[in-house]
Amino acid sequence: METSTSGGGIFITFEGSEGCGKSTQIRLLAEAFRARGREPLVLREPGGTSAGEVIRHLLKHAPEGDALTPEAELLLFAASRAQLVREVIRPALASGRAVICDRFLDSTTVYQGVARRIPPEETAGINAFAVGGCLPDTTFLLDLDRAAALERLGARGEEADRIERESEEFFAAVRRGYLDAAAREPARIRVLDASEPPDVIAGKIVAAIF
Ligand code: Z5A
Repeated sequence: METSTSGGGIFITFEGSEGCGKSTQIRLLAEAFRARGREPLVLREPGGTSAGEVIRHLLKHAPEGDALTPEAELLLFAASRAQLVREVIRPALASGRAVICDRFLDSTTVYQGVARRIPPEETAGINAFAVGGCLPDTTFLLDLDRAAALERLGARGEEADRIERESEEFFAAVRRGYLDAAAREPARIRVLDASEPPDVIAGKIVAAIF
């Protein structure tokens, strides 16, 4: 599958609620690319550029982030993405690289649009402006119920960041929002059962990509 809308490479994104296993699957997919003689570019959102990493800190950990309104939060995620697309993703795709990104515009659609209740047309407009036509070829949605995600995150033992401290209602809206997004775009967004063992999920991803 070598079909990026933005150049000669391929653009793959991973989505899902926290703890669903995105980082794990991205690592395994990157290994699969390397086994085939290609070094993929692995990125995460928010972040991936100098400006994006400052925005990431503000959104997740800085005390100044506590007072952010949903609208300001959305624009900060969009700003990080706009920079990442133009500084890193587009040039990489144009040079034929595979780009794998941990979260992209679907996270904004779901977390800020659905869970923070910003009207979908406004979220979609800002998303479109931020990415400037640079859209993923394929998105893997790792679907996991909240209880299983909490168990995994508890085992990791890290302190919760600002968004991770949100309510159970918020995370129920996130899961529902993702499944709705996948139903709207079945050709791009593939839903995978994230409760399966990592190697089983990885096998399905590899089969879809190569
Ligand atoms: N956000 C937003 O609101 N709007 C936006 O536009 C964007 C983001 C782009 C970024 O958090 C936060 O920003 C996120 C959404 C918001 N907040 N929340 N909530 P982040 O980048 O710090 O983290 P994350 O994206 O939420 O993911 P994570 O916590 O790093 O989890 P993960 O990468 O999906 O999972 P993992 O680290 O691969 O796995 C978690 C644990 O489970 C780990 O111990 C694994 O060994 C284990 N694991 C993995 N797979 C399995 C399977 N299959 N079985 C059993 N155990 C497993």
